Amino acid sequence: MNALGDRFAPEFVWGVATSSYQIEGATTEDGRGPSIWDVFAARPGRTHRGHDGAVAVDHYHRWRQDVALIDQLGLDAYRFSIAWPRIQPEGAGAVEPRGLAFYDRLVDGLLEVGIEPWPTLFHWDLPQALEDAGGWPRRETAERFADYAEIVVDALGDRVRHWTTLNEPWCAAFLGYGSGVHAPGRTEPAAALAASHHLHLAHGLALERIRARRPDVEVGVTLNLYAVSPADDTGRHDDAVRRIDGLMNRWFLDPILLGRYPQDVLDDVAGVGGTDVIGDEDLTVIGAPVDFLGVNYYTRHVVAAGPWPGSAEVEFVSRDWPKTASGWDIDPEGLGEVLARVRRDYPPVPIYITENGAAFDDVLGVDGRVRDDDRIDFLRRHLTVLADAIEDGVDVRGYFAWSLLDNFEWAEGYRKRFGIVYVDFETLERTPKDSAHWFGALARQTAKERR
Ligand code: IFM
Repeated sequence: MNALGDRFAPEFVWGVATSSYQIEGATTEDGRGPSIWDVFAARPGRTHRGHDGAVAVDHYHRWRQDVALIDQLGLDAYRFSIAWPRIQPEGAGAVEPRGLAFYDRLVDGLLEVGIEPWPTLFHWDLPQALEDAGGWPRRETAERFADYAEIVVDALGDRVRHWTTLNEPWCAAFLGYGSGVHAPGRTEPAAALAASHHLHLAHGLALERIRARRPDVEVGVTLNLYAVSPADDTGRHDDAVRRIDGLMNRWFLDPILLGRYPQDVLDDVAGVGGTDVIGDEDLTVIGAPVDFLGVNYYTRHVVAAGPWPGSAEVEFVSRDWPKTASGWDIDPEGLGEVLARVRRDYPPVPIYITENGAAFDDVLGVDGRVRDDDRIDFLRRHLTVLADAIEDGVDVRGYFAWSLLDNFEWAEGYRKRFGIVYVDFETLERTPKDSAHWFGALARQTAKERR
């Protein structure tokens, strides 16, 4: 392990990540309004066994304990998200001071022990009032997001140096409005495309407003990027790779880093509708340079052309590879490929790995230990690939493990444990897993000059 730690510079940022709806609970406290996830989870059959975030892991009340855990691990930074419905219960207009006060305390609590706060402004918990008015497929939602961003940055921007506008807009748009497996559960392909554009616009408008209010802070956006490869090397599946890479990666990277949508994807989706909401001037806003790109990496997609030659159908191929408890292939090399392509195809941009991690079927032993060697192996292998990428010249400045705590894994409810800290969902007691001790030791070794 020492050798791995030595491969990262002393200023490399080591952190853990969470998100508001997945951990906070207290969904009706202190004036918080309903979010699309409260409403979605209450609908029959939408989440595993009807699980929801009403209590989650009670971080809203136990945040001091959670900050102490991060501190004990010796980490540098904590990436969390701010619940828009706590700040503006109706998604617009009136501000709820008790909501702002919660994050104000959290930021101060982190800074008191030398942990840098890395808030994300949107990690999927859209105020339900905005969904009732049309949601992300509607342009006004992007404008409301910029107002909200300004409110939060005015309140916390004197202490927070790194701001992330959005987490994984692909999921919010395509799982929320396309496949419908995430809130708000709509299955309207044109709306999904319109939503993706308005999420991009929301990012761009917020970036503009944050810069105007606080030119001294750094602003970025987090994308979930995938390695994509063909089922075999006959060339028959290359177009399937192009399509999936186009929709999952380039549809998001290109507007943000190049200021344009990929023409081949625009052609692919021409018959779907939804892209008529894209205005030329929008792309100038969306493509304004970011201070950093957040990359979330979990797995690779292997794809094949459908059975009908010339059709747009694509099949996702399951390989006989070791998998996480989510059924995702464990493919650390894919992280290297993703980073190499960002460097090859886009203008230089500092990168932070804002999420990487895995669900495994962890067991709390009678001796109080969680022996999650599988997770340690996962982290070690991904960090080894990351160190290689940095040595090859990719500008990666930090790594946030997903997640600090076992939590509400969206439609999967509480049955997928991603934490490096185990949570007993009955008692809400926290127990650092072996992986937490391993990760903390690695971070402390690298960062020994600072903490
Ligand atoms: O839990 C999620 C997180 O909210 C966004 N990125 C992927 C994680 C694991 O599925």
